[in-house]
Order: sequence, then structure tokens, then C-alpha cells
Amino acid sequence: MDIKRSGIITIVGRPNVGKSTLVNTIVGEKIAIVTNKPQTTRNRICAIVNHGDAQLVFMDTPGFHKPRSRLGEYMVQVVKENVSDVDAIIFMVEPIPNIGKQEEELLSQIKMDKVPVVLCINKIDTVKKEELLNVISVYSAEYEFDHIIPISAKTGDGVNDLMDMVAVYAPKGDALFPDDMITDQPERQIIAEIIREKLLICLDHEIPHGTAVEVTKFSERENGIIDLDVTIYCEKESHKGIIIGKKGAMLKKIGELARNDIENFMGTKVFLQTWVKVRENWRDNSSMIRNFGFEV
Ligand SMILES: Nc1nc2c(ncn2[C@@H]2O[C@H](COP(=O)(O)OP(=O)(O)OP(=O)(O)O)[C@@H](O)[C@H]2O)c(=O)[nH]1
Ligand SMILES: [Mg+2]
Repeated sequence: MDIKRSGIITIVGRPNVGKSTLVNTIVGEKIAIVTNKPQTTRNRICAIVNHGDAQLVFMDTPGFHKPRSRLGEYMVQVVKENVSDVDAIIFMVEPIPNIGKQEEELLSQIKMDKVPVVLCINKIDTVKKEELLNVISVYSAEYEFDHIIPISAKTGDGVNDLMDMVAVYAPKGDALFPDDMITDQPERQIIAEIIREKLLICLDHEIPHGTAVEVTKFSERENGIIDLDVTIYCEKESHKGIIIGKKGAMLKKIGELARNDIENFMGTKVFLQTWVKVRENWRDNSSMIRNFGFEV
């Protein structure tokens, strides 16, 4: 179908509520990393999909939280910047019948911009109907949402209805991106994120939250094989030891898990070499944060 309209829709919500899971379900590919740990996403990630006669550009944002580092401040800033000047906002919440501090703060942000807001209650695969009705009544008493929709980003339940709902807000206009493009993230960025996902999965809380990943070499051989050099930065010498593990076992495991996903994503064989370096307290150092690609 010809594209006659295009719209930008931002997804906001507390950490771990399922925003990245939703963008992956929408585009049918894994472009954003997902873990069961809060504060997984650090940057805005755009997901592009054509839906009927509309091209919809969904913005996945970092979870809204109380920042405890410069990096955290940056992440919250990303959320705030992405709720104005968009065509609609998807405000995603847990299926819990009480409104938390993060939700209250987010709502007060959203109210300032006169953008349509769809309340999206996620993870409905985990609750009973009666509970869901409670959640709906608590939220509708708090704010007059343009729509309320329960979904499961994981199973895909309700996701098509959600797209129908937000497509209405896409103004007339040409497509913003080419037909076959599903994200504006460069391949290097996605690869670095896949490695960060494995760090989050394999290691205890504090360590992966203090890591940054940089792809320093990305080259393709004539036969299509890709050589990657990747540096993992962490905050402490002791963290470096844990990331590398006994006789390098942990780094090997992280590398293997990541290589698997990278090969799937790139559709070719990959040689991955990893290094670990220490950058003390980089999360509180603006110039280092900037060096890692976060534009503070
Ligand atoms: N049962 C269930 N789990 C879900 C659903 N959506 C997401 N999850 C899980 O919730 C966890 C967090 O998902 P993410 O997509 O990383 O959440 P996020 O909102 O992007 O988190 P941040 O990036 O930290 O803000 C993961 O373990 C997901 O598998 C859902 O619909 N049902
Ligand atoms: Mg996320």
C-alpha cells in the first residue's frame, strides 16, 4: 500500500516495563536489547514500520527513573526530549493497580505537551481479567487518556490494535524512511548493544550497569566473514577480573553468546575478539560519556 501519512510515536515508561520488547515485536526483529534488569536501554532507539497507509516511527526510550549518575541524567533527558514534538505518546505501565512515583512524574511531564497519550498496560499475560479492570480504573481516574489498551508485548496480544490506534495520529505526508529500513541504529551500535545485553545477563547488577561497549574494528572479508574487535569498559579493576573470569571463562561465555546473536543478526559468520579496559567512574564523567556516544 502507498504511504500517505507518517507519524512519530514515543514509548515511555518506568524501567523494565517492556518498552524494548514492544519495539522488537512491532518490527519483528530484535533491534533493541531486552533483559529482566531495569535500566537496560540507554539511548533512544527508533523502530520503523509501515502499517496500512501510514509509516510509523516508534521511539524506544530509556526507563524513566531517579538518576544517580551523569549517565542516568542523560537517560532521563532522552525521555524528556522525546515526549515533545511527536504525534503521539505510548505511556506503558505494569499491570498493577497503583500509580508509582515514576508514573506520576512522567505524567506531569506528558501533560505539559499537548500530545495524544495512549495508556498501554503491558504484560497482561501475567494477570487475571479482574485485576486488569482494577488497573484500568485506577489510571483512568488519574488522567484522561486518549485511549487505554491492554497488551502483551511478549506474546504480541493487542499489539496490532495498538498500532491501529496510534496510526490515526499520523499526519498526511511522505514516508520518513525507505521501505526496507527498520531502525536508524548503525550496525556497530546494535552489535555493541548485543554485547552489553550478555554482560547484563551473565553478571551481577552493579557490574554491567557500569560497562560501556565499543566496536573498534568492523571489517568484512571478501568471503563475507566479519571481523570484529570489541572493547568492554568497566569502572573498577575488580570488575575487570570478574568480567574476564577464571582463566577467561566468563569473557569466553559472554563472547560466545554474543557471537551467536551477532551472526544471526548479520546473517554471516563472525570472528569476535574482546578486550576489557578500566575507565574509573566514567558514568559520572561527561567527556567520557560523550566518548561512548551519549551526547550530553
Ligand atoms: N510476561 C511478560 N513479560 C514481558 C512482557 N514484555 C516485556 N516483558 C519482560 O520484561 C522484562 C523487561 O523488558 P524490556 O523490554 O527490556 O523492558 P524496558 O521497558 O525496555 O526496560 P528498560 O530498557 O530498562 O527501561 C524482560 O524480562 C521482558 O521479557 C510481557 O508482555 N509479558
Ligand atoms: Mg529498554
